[in-house]
Amino acid sequence: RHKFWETQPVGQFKDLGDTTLPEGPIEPPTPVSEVKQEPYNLPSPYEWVTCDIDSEEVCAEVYNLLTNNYVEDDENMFRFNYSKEFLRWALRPPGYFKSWHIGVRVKTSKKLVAFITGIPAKIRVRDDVVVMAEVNFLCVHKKLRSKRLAPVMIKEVTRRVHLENIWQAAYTAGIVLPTPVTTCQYWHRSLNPKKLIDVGFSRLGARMTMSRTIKLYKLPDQTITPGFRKMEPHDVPAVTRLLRNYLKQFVVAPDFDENDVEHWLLPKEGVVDSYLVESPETHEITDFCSFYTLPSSILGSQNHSILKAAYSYYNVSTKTPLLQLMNDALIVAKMKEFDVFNALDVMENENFLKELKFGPGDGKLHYYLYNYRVKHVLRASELGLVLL
Ligand code: MYA
Ligand code: JJ1
Repeated sequence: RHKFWETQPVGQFKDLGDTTLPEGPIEPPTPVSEVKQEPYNLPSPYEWVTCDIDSEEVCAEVYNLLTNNYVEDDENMFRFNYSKEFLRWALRPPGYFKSWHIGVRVKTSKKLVAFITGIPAKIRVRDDVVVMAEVNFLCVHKKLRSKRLAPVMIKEVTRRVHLENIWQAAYTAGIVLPTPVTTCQYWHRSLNPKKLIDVGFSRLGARMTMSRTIKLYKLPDQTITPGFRKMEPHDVPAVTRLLRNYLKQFVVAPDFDENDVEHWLLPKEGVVDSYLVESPETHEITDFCSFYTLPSSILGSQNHSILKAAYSYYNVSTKTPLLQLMNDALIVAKMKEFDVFNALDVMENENFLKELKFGPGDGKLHYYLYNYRVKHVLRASELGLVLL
């Protein structure tokens, strides 16, 4: 069934119930000197390139490849439209390797036709912090699909990760592969219901009119929590402490230090938004919420070409009730003219999704680990990791 994945060190379907298999690495590391020195062979019209995402020209080529060929929903109505600024942010975290930003070009024309990336990350699984690669942005041009290019790209990124003496990876996909650590459900909170209905993202509910629907999703025009404000650079140490302490409770979660928090959570215009609650009395940082900006192209609409979506990222509530904190996140997202606020049912999100009028989407997201077995499939609420 999975001619490629059956050959890889990942949990296999046949082993799913087997509790005798130990948790941890599936195969041991080898000396880096024994890692294959040459790139894998591509079909002869194509060549490997390392993409310099700092270059405006290369970044635009990657952006165009993804804008035209990356992930779509099951009915091909929407396609992710990661911005160039977002791609630069996603691909250059602390300690990133340029060699993990891998392109495939047509030798003759130099056209970029495929892409895959890794970035380094420390991820904790139960009590063990493991240095991993997070693999993302796997994309093969629509005209080159089903030619088994993806397995070659995955093997090549694996080789380049091994060359840095890293032996595990984390990744997500909308499809089922051998075998998910957990499966998450997407939820959607309408902010601009008229547009969402116009473009076919959502439908008018039974016994609902447009004006009742608009009223249902109405939000205050200012946040409610006293001391709620945008995160600033001087907040990095306090937010790191708050987040590290919070993420302890999950089975799988990133192990963020201050440099990671500075990179991943300091607000970046049009890319990532972070807010916190500073106690008006003690000036303590007690709560935190964040979301990233990932628009989608609308593939078939006369009236609109872009759906502006915010995706829930990391949220921590210790004093402000999570419901109130996330309601304030919805209010700021509405003020910033997002059309929809999306969230997965990870961490404690189940505790606010229904009450804040999120509805389940038609998409699922499966989380995977490469060369690391977890003994039981996790509940989404045991996962403390959000990938972009
Ligand atoms: S998930 C987002 C993936 N991208 C898209 O969905 C964009 C639109 N689609 C495409 O561009 C193509 O359809 C892709 C496949 C490129 C996805 N993850 O070349 P093929 C397996 C893993 O003939 P194509 C993301 O970016 C498939 O099961 N494997 O197929 C995370 C089959 O193998 P098997 C996938 O459709 C990526 C084989 O590929 C995926 O032309 C994490 C078919 O190859 C997928 N999303 O191209 C990658 N889709 O026969 C793994 C298909 O066995 C990283 N396949 O079933 C692993 C860790 C590596 C580092 C390890 C370090 C230690
Ligand atoms: O966005 C998604 N679905 C939307 C649009 C569906 C359009 C028809 N297929 C959806 N809308 C309903 C919203 C409604 C609002 C009011 C309340 C009730 C709900 O369900 C889905 C997620 O649900 N997105 C996708 O399918 C995109 C791909 C998801 C897999 C991503 C894999 C990424 C891998 C990256 O590493």
